[in-house]
Amino acid sequence: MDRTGFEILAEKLEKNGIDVEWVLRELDQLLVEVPSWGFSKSGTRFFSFEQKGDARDFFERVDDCEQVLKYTGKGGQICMHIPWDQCDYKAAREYVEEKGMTFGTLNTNMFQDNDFRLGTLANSDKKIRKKTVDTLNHCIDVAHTVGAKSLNVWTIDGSDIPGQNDYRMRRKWMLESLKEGYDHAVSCGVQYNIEYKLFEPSSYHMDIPDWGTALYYASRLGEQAKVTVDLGHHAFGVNVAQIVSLLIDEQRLGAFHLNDNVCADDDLIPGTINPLRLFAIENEIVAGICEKETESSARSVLQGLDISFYIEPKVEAMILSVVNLQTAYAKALLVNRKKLQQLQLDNDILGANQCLMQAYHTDVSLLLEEWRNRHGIQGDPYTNYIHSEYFADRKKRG
Ligand code: AOS
Ligand code: ZN
Ligand code: ZN
Ligand code: ZN
Repeated sequence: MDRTGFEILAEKLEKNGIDVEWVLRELDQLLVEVPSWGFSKSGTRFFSFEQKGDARDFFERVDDCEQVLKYTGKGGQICMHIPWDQCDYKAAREYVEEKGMTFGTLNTNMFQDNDFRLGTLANSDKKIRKKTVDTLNHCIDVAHTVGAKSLNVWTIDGSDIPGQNDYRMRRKWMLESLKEGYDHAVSCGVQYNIEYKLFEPSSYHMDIPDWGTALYYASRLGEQAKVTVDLGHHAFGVNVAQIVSLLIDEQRLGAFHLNDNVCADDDLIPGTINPLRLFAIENEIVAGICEKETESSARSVLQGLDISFYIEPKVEAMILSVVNLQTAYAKALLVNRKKLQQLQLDNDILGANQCLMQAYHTDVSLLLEEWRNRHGIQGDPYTNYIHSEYFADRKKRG
């Protein structure tokens, strides 16, 4: 009998010391967090273009997310954004559970209010700090109601001009406010992930601009506080994989916000501009999984997407985002770690690079196809979706 493409690939991989069944099992563990805000009307600060079928409420976003999961494979959950997803939360939970889905990280929105002109958690006005702490606590309660196990805290806080603020005072206020939210989160069993961002909306200084500052706050708060790494929130050229490896070692990497940045935020399908960077990052997760001391830390990282599509069709773009993540992850699983380590110890610079790149250059589409087949999904996710009834019907929404 003729061997299938997958069988030929599997044989080649086994020859290179890769346990293919292990790879397929590990792919089951990849739980993608799909952002509700990726299915609705969105844009840049210049304009939001309307697209036919844009989801108008949380329930329609769940329907869209269900499609993404249906075609891309096992695992995956939906992330809410409060207040964009404000609704009857008990009904939301039922709706999601009826579809066999679960809730991923809940994201806060503390940036659409006149009161937040000069910041939120680190605002010099005590009343506004209190208001934002109340918002945090409300989000934690919602997370509790819907069964989301983690909260993502991102703040707009910062300043625009030298002398505007006292860094020390703001650090004190930020820590106090974060602590109030943290204590509530801990009492509700909700993990607390702190997201940093280099700039925007503030341009001169951000109160939490980088991983070091996020880690500083997380360490001050306690064990349930972790860091969220959004790929778009760094200066160009920053080696995010290195940051990831350190945070895993410190048991502090809570979540990713995956995207591919050209203008600092939420803008592109992960892996469209720099697939090697995405691979290098996922490679650090897999490296962490393969070591006893870091295994649980690396396994607990939430693989969230943080994207909203400006011009691309939404469900399709989200499907490709998940596929790109699965592709990068599958490739990272193909690295022969023993061999790589030996080459590194031998200071064989190019040999080590070749070893890593061999995994990167492997075409994993047949591997992912086999993995999907084993979960009852035939064919290519994107093609399947655009030929589905849902695809045609979605345009008639509204
Ligand atoms: C903003 O830059 C952050 O990435 C946040 O994670 C934000 O809440 C999310 O992008 C939704 O707007
Ligand atoms: Zn301009
Ligand atoms: Zn983000
Ligand atoms: Zn962002």
